Amino acid sequence: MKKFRLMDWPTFIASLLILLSVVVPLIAFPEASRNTILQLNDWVTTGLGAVYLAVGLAVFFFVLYIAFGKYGQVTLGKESDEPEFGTFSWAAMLFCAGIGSSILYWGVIEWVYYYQAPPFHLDPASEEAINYATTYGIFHWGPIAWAIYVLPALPIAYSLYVKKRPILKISLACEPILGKYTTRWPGKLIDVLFIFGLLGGAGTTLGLATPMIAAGMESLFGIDGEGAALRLGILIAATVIFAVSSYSGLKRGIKVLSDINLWLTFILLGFVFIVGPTVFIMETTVSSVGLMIKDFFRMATWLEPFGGYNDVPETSFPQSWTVFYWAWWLVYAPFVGLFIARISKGRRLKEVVLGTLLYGTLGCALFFGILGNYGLWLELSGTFSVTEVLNNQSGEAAIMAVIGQLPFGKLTTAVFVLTALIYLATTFDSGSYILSATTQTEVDGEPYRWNRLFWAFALSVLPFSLMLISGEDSLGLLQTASIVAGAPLIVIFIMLMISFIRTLGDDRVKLEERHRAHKEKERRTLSISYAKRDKWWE
Ligand code: NM2
Repeated sequence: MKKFRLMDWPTFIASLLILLSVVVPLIAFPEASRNTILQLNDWVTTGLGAVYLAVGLAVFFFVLYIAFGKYGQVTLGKESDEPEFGTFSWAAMLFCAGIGSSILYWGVIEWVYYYQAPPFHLDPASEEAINYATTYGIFHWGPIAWAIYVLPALPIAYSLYVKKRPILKISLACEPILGKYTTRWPGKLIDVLFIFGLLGGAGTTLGLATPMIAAGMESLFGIDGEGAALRLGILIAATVIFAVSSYSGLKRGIKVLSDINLWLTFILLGFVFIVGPTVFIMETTVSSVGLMIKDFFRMATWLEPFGGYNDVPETSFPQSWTVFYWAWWLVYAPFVGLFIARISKGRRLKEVVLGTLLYGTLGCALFFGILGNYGLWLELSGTFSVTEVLNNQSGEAAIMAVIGQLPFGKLTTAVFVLTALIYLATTFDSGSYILSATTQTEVDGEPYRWNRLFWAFALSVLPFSLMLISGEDSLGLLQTASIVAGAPLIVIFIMLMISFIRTLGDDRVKLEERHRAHKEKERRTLSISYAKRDKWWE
């Protein structure tokens, strides 16, 4: 059968079985599953918290070493290649590849959680607590997070443009360690764990975004936002938007959707910045960036080890937030890495690393600075109590309440909801592409359509079942999806770092030779043009 020839059945079936083994108990035994999931969350974040934070920092230092060390000047392609995309579109594409609907969610209300339950045992709502409330969001979406994103991009891009070997699977990037086992079970295990990770990470994303969109529909049309039917409808609508746009012959439909989204997002941010408390937003954002730089390592390593001893309170702040975030970025990273690699032809390793860290962090800081600080201002100025809505209703209700406070509330809510829905569609698009490519031995142009559609639907299964059982602890349940799925990724990341250094080490002589030859050629061209100029002068 032509449609199945290139399938990698062991990887496909193992991934499917893992998904079913998580989802079936969730639906069959909701109460018991909920307790098990929350225990698992506690177990992983407490047991592996230190490992997660240490690996986050290690990755950060590793990519800086790549940028500033002897390999920083290595060009992804021939030495004479120019970057394929201009810096602005490269930065925009990079940002869109890694960021989805969740930034709309957390950008608006992350501060509320930190304001009420602050880090470092500060007093809730105190000046220090407010300072950190606006800073921690930027930190959790900042340089370490983007370092986690850029790491897998490096070996993938290197293999693609220097070694001329296309990579669509993360196991192939570990080849220097795995050797002949790359295509055998250890390699397949890595791919299955990657799929498991992405399903978990997307579970968190879709599980947060769907109720948010439902809450938006509630405030727009008055329908019940808590109902399961509406939520299922939203997940299906996003899948259908993706499916129609990518199969209808509408050329590059999804590309058009992401462009529309980029503009909608710009308009939204610009609008809030102008009609909102502009000076407050600017001052708070600048102060937060400063505080993040000052306390960078404190935040990157704080694990509250003395909580519970000598009357020190135990807040579990780092476990619930920093560890969760690193896990969530980790599970998305190999997949985003493939996209970053694709757009980085002709760039030097140093440019890819520093560009990702800088533009990624700046982009996220813009969302947190504008949307979050607008909400904070509503709270502090007594215009509207966001904390009350969060405490008495839900996160998504608080988001919609903040957006509803803006001028033209209904229209702004509609734009916000539409943007989130398109983000969901693009998550389905890119997620299903990578999942289907990973479950094939080879990709002939595009992964099989049926395989892609299958994964597009599979992506909704976990968030939907989590939403069905969620109650009071819904955030904890959704966070667990990324936290548990992220644990194996820690090992894969360590393998990626070792593999990449090995590859560069093996190629070092060749790379140096290539660089020397290029410089020599450049020098010669230059001296010819000098000679020409001198002749003309005479
Ligand atoms: N990250 C950036 O949900 C999304 O928007 C996709 C989430 C990992 C927190 C990425």
